[in-house]
Amino acid sequence: MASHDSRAPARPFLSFRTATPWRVRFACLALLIAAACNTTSVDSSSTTIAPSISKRTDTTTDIHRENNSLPSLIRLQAHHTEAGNFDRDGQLEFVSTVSPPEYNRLVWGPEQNHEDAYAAWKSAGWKDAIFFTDSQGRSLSKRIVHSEGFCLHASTLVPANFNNDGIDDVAVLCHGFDAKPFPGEHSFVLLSQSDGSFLSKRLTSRTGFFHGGSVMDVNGDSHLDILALNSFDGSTVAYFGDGAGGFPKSRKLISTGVWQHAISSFDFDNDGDGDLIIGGNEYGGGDTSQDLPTRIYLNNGSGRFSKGNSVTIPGVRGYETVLDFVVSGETLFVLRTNRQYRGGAIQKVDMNTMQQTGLYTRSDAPHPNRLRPVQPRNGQPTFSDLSTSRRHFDFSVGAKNQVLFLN
Ligand SMILES: [Ca+2]
Ligand SMILES: [Ca+2]
Ligand SMILES: [Ca+2]
Ligand SMILES: [Ca+2]
Repeated sequence: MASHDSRAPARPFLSFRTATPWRVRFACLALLIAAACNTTSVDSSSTTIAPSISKRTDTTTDIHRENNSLPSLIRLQAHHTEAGNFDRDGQLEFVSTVSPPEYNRLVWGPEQNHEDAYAAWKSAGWKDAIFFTDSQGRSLSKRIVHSEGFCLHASTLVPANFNNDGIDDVAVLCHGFDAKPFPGEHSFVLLSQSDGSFLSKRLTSRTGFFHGGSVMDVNGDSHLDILALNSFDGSTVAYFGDGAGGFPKSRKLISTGVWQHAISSFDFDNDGDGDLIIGGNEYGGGDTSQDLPTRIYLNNGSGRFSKGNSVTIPGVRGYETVLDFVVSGETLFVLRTNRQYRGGAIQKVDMNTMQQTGLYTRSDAPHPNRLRPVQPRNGQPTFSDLSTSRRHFDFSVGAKNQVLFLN
């Protein structure tokens, strides 16, 4: 299983403090065929003690994370799936969320009825189901204790170890009921417990339309913090971790516009601290007067971010909706779709100049939700959506740094 390490030179698009060497790590996942999964509710108390998993060190990004490798790439029939170490076996597992079928049917199905759906949500209290899957796609029995409830319609899952027990926890950003009247929802964190179960704790003090999320150490206290992008008001709030799974304090980092919904963190200017990249509907959603380019907001070294200290990513006509970001070497790839969420594009941006150096479009294929680094193909960095039905934008980075679609 190959892993790629590289040292990058200081990037010239910004003059900053002395550049800190950094290492890019490609997470390696595995290739499997679709695996149906069941929600699990049985306690797994038979956890065996295995060699401890090394503590993650790349605390400034959710674009690249240091993961153990899997034998093959898994595909799951779930809208949201992420990989992490959710026990002590030294291997990666998967966590997924799915919304209730009745909710999906009434909000998006051919017989959709948003008024009925909203009434049913209020009376039935629909919540997403959470399930864990092993590296082979087999359902894992993990008890999940909902001491403070859970959300409907999670939008982003970010695995990371918040309580420093060697086991990944999961930040779950939720936007809630996704039709009028858009009531909003709380976001949650699933915390690993000593008995192998996960405890669901409410992260947010107020509901919001939390569409995007990321994890990094914003305030430099070595504890991971959760970033939540609230599309209601366009604010990104940092919830500061205490290292024990608590998030007692929060601070708004920046407001970037109500039609922004995708956020990731990465050290784009190579100065040792995490920066933000935030995008969404660049055309301003329904408001054509809005100018909402995708931007990188650079950390000023003290966890402060501003538009005045940002770099704009070039827009792409016809593909103005930004979905996700991945990095390979010195290249930032921006995943896009059109205004109706049909078809897609992968935009290649040189991180030394922040100029577009390539654009690859497919108007005929369903867009993926997220791309993740997976096991390299022919030694080439490879990215994939983990869901069963959204593989058409899986790609490898060719020898000449070009995008090679796999499907
Ligand atoms: Ca594991
Ligand atoms: Ca943990
Ligand atoms: Ca922190
Ligand atoms: Ca930085």
